[in-house]
Amino acid sequence: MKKLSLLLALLMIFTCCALASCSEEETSSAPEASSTAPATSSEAPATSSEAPAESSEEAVESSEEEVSEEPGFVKNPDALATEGANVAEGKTYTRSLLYRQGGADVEWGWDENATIAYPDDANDLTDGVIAADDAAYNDAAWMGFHKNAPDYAENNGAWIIVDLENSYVLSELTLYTGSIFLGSGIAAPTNVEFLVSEDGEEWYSVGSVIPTTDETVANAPATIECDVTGRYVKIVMQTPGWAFVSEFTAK
Ligand SMILES: [Ca+2]
Repeated sequence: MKKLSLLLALLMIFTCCALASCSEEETSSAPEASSTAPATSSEAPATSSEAPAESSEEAVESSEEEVSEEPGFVKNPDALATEGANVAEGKTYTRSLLYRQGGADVEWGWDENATIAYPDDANDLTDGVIAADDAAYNDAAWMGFHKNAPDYAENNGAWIIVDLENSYVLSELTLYTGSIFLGSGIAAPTNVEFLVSEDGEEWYSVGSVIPTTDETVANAPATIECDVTGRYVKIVMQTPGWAFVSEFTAK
């Protein structure tokens, strides 16, 4: 019995020592782990503090570029809202010369005695009628400009000026041109520039666009999104040959 008691006593002492050493390990390892964590997290803020510095530099650079490239447009505070309507419909316009050619027996080129080949029947540009997507080149919806017209070179293109009769806040301008679908050497203009003016004398360029072309449909619309005001809209287009146009809309 004495031996058994001694054995039990030794076992208890051993167990106590084992438990004590375990708890020491736990308590000692925990501080190490937690001391490592703050060290790591203290590095993280250092990294993130660098990132805002870089992005703020970029922001400064890009805003400087915007200022230098865009001189800014002074809006007319009295301009009317279009409320999504096409305010060009029914309005009058002036334009450069439509092409005159004399027929098969006349050499290719401008012929001042010939009739206009593809005439402007009755304010074609603002009558609200856009050529159908399957319209042929001789459809009455079209009027035909050509780079060989005598006033093309001096104006650096064919031009149209529409008088909206009031100054409007304009957000979308579209010129409906004819695509290569029409054949006979007709193609969409290579460039269409839109300009606006309050008085018809001092112009502000809204920007230039290349018409969206699809050779399976007749229409090649040139649309520009904008945020300007103006009573007059001027359109100048460059074309490799013929430039057919059926409508202009301003919203
Ligand atoms: Ca029309």
